[in-house]
Amino acid sequence: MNARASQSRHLRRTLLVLALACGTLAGAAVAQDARREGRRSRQREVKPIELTPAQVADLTRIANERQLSYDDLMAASKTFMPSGRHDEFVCFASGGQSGQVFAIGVPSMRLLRSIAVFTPESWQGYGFGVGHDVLAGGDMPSGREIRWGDTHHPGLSETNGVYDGQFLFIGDKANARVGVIDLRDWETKQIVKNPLTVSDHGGSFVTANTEYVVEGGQYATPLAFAYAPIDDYKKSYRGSVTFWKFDRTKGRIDPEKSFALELPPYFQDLFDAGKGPSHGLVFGNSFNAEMATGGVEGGKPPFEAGCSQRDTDYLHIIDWTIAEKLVAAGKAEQVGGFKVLPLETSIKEGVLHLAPEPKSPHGVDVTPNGQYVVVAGKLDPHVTVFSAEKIRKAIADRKYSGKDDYGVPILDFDAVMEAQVELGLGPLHTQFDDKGYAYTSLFLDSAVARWTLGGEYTAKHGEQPWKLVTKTPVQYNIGHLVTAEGDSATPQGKYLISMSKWSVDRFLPTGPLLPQNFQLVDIGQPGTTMPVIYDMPIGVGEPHYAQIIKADKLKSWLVYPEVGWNPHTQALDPKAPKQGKEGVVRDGRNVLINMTAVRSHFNPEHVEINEGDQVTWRITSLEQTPDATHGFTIGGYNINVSLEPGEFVEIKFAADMPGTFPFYCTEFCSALHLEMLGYLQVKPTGAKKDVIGMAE
Ligand code: K7E
Ligand code: CUA
Repeated sequence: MNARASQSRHLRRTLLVLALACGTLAGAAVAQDARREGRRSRQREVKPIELTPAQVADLTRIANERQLSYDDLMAASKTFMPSGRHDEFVCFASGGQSGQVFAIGVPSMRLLRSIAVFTPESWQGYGFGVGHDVLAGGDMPSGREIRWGDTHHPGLSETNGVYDGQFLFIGDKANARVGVIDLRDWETKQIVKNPLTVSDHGGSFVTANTEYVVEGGQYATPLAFAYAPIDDYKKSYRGSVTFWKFDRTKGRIDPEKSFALELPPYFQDLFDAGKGPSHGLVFGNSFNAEMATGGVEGGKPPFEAGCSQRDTDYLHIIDWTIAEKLVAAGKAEQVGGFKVLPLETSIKEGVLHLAPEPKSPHGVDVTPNGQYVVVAGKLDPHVTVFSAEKIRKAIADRKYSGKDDYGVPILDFDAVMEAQVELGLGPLHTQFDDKGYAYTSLFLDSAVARWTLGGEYTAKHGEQPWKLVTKTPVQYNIGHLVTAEGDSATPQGKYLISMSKWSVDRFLPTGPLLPQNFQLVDIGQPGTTMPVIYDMPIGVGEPHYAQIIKADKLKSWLVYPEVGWNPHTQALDPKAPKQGKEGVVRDGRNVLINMTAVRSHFNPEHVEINEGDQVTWRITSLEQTPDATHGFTIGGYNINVSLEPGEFVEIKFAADMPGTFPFYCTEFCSALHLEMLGYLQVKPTGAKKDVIGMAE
């Protein structure tokens, strides 16, 4: 550092300390200071390069020292992101059993942040002072708390089948819940608990205009958590699919306007909503058409065998536009306090049709143009492609091959099937690109298959339709895959992430619990070139599905719009403490603390209350500088919140522990961050006025 820079830095620090000492304008001064800092980090300009022979020699030497191939160098240059440069895409990935969502930059594969959804998370303060109401929305109707989630399927909000960047939904398979995240501030605003089913699988998939967030069931049970012996399976157990009505203006699911369909007790699995010509339909795959009930301990075939006896299961085709009208006309029944359309009604009114689908299927994916539905059978080397047009025609012509045990019409397979494409072993999920290709994960082959779509896509790729093009091995055991906007009406191509379940030998060993492996695949070139260019270990949970959105569609706030903003209402909160009005207000046993936070102090710093008081602690962050986040913790009281610039939080607790509790800022916000503290003193019942914390 040169002398001048060091001097000016010293001067600034002195001014800062002076300002703090005076206690005047400290916030404003520091904020200005930080803005100046921010301005200095402008991105450097980069001119086109031409490597000199000496530079080529340098690169070659390093490559050889590090034992890198030419392909490795290419992969590095495709993914490396210089400091300060931003990724083109953001991948929102399920956080698996962490109960959270991960946001990952693509192509750099850098973890940008996690978003707490179903599991309390201390950095975001979620469940440690704030967020309790949101979390409680996901509790069982009995009141039992659920504080984790097995997140599977994130779903970005859509307009006309295109991601609009406004909201993100995420399903919890273990407890059948859906979380709603507002992508302005990347915070979870709502969790809804499914009132019919304990666990689900097909959540959350949105209809083309986010009219509904679709949550399919999975393991059939008596609806609404009732008990019935398993011998009564066919009679008493049911599947379901729930249509959560989304209110975009409120940014919330409206349970009052939501409804579900009673379904036969097949294990409904994944769902995808139609768009374009298939808008109005949702498609769900299922397994266990056998209605096997397991019981290996009693000498019966285990579920895995019982569920796989038949060659076909049932694709569920549901017309939600009819269902919606029936519900509006009062045709739904109340089950568990929720509107449920009885199976009988769905059959009679043409809401539900089935179609045979081979074999033990997993994954149902609608092509970008909405014309085809791709189903992969785990135990069939093919994917089966259904035509939306043919489905509509078969429904109109009542082209049935029979009915199931419950009387649901089964559409004739040949009448609705468009193509079957042989890909390899264990096909699961399918995504799409901008060139007319589809990509299917092959779990058993440990590979990504690229294949050609037919119909209007044939002109795009100019190859034979409905044919395997190439397979890229991945490491190992791929579950879902995701391409850039690859399940929307406007896929972007370029990148695919293989969400590989096992990593085995890809990373340094981390004990017997190994990370899952997100592998970036370059799908930018047509034909058979499709290399893996990056491995990213996911060291938390087991993510399932993800979606990738163009980063410039996200209109994230850098600071809250106004000082005193309530993230829950997304509005300025009149309750937010104002600068100059800080203090402690007592009303009997109720104590209200009005606090502000700004670098580098809380006001007030002394809070004296009595044991047994009911405390409402409100804090406004006066900051307006990007990234000037404070934390606030009261040690021993299990409280920690994050105070983002402009944010207002309200914490409630009972002062049931007497003593002296330092509170402090948990974010290293400034040079005097350690000094950002205060004391909460809880006077024990019966203590003399001036003696606190001293035993006699
Ligand atoms: Cu295949 Cu839950 Cu979508 Cu996992 S699911 S892989
Ligand atoms: Cu505020 Cu550290």
